[in-house]
Amino acid sequence: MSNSKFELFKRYSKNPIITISDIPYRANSVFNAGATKFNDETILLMRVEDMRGISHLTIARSKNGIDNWKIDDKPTLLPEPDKFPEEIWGIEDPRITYLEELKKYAITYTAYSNGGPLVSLALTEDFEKFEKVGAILPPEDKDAALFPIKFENRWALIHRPIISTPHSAAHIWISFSPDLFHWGEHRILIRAREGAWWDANKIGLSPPPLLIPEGWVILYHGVKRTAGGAIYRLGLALLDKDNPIKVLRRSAEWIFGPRELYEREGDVDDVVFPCGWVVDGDEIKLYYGAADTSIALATASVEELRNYILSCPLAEESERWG
Ligand code: BMA
Repeated sequence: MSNSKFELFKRYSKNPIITISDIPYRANSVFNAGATKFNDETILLMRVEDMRGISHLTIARSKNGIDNWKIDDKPTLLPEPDKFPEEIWGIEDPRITYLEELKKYAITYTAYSNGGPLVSLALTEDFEKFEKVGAILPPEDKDAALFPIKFENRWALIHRPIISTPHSAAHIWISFSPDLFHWGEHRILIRAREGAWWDANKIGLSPPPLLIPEGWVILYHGVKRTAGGAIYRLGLALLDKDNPIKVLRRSAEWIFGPRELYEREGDVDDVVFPCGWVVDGDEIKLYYGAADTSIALATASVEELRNYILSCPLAEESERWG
């Protein structure tokens, strides 16, 4: 719990903005949505969990990005295990990045294979037709998003492998590719902290990186395991603009966490899980899954976010505290 007047991201007063009762067909829950502007509308690519427990993706469109959502009357992107066996247990948690060079939107999502979750990629020009590229990283790996531009002629991807040994933690990694399909130069980007920290042992990227004059803002989730279950909260980091393997700043504190009832109680309690944000002038609209049950909205000022991250400890210092 935290005092709301110090929060960078302010909750929309009519949250949650989309619940299962808005979905025009039978399903269990709607949450973790990728977001982007397309033409003059905000598009949410929402994770919908069906009554078997398997997720697919469905589009919602709105002129103001707040209300009057028009939701597809059937799933937009379904798992296709016949063509893509790694999608057998569903597709989840999409992040959308516009790749100017290709004039295409890249959607990185989690395919839930029977060997564990992995990172898959689909491309679209219009959010009507989708070209599934397939699995780009093996399991276990998730929470992936592309940068919108190349660095020294390589695409860059942030992602979160899980290394399941008793002594290792789940850190955020970065990898590079000449063609979006073959990935290498893998390295740890942001380490999970240790001990009692809010982001100890397991962290992951939330929405795609956001460019400000000083570099790339990374909003990431940290998972604290407690006797009452896990708590998903959000913190910030700043990466070098030209060389994103360099972490410049990192928030010591979390900046957003479960507080309202719709975030605290649901299919999975105490979860805020954004997969997308949309910037309009100085306003950021952050779309987040609340308790794996509904979609909520919070807004922030780019300028305030920028001032905040620039006042955060230099990355080396904050790593030393870990
Ligand atoms: C993570 C992801 C998210 C989910 C969260 C809380 O590991 O699977 O899709 O929202 O757990 O259950």
